[in-house]
Amino acid sequence: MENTNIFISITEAVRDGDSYDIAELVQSSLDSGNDPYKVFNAMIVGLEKCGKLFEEREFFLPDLIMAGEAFTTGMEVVEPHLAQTSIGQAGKVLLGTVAGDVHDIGKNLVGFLLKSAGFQVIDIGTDNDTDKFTRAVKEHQPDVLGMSALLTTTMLGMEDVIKTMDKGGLRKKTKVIIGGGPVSKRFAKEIGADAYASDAVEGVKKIKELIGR
Ligand code: B1M
Repeated sequence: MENTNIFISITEAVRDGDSYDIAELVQSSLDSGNDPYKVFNAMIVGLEKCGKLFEEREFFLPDLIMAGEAFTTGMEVVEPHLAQTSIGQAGKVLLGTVAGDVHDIGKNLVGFLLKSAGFQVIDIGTDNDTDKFTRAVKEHQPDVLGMSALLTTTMLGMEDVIKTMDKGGLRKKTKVIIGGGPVSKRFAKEIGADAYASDAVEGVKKIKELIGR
């Protein structure tokens, strides 16, 4: 299939939650020599389109779920083709999505790029309350804790995690970065986070800055 057409098909397959065709489309695009990062980007555009249609009330919750699943299926095919370097050399990062929030695609991307850049990544998944975050920080003693939130309601939980870490003396070793659709640089400053990143690439850059590498 011609390059542009296959990217459009990949975008549409994610948007429409087509978990059956997405793997084949992604594989065939890679087989025909397309840049894996462009393939990956076509999938992101599909998610964005799904979100827009949800906002416009043309799509509903099951559509979001199916788009998320199709994206994950496509990622399984493209991920091994994206660059990998030696794991764990650059530092240790603990990642998690905040309480009440099950969105994990953005967090997973940050984790993926960090691993590619040589970080050891401990991912504690979604729906983590303050207790889960602080217990994990105590256990793993990461250089950086990265919290992700996709909902305006759940992002508020980040402040409690930071305050509790402050009280427990956990921020001497561990810096905190936050990210996700509704959060901002200003919000990060208000709640006392060390850094904010608007996307996964910036996340890796800021984490490197935080640990002085
Ligand atoms: Co939800 N959802 N969703 N959803 N969903 C959004 C976020 C929404 C914007 C859709 C919309 O209305 N347009 C909206 C939030 C509105 C708001 O609060 N402002 C929304 C809603 C309302 C909901 C529900 C409440 C729907 C309902 O039940 N009525 C519900 C909540 C469930 C819950 O969490 N308790 C819900 C559920 C879901 C699904 C489960 C169906 C599914 C998630 C599947 C999954 O993640 N495994 C889903 C999806 C897929 C979306 C959209 C369509 C896509 C999100 C996504 O993965 N984007 C989304 C609409 C949209 O964003 N356009 C939407 C791609 C991803 C790469 O981007 O996560 O932003 P993102 O991550 C970026 C940056 O933000 C940043 O880097 C990433 C890559 O560059 N980043 C970080 C993220 N975390 C970072 C951390 C860092 C640094 C950077 O450092 C640590």
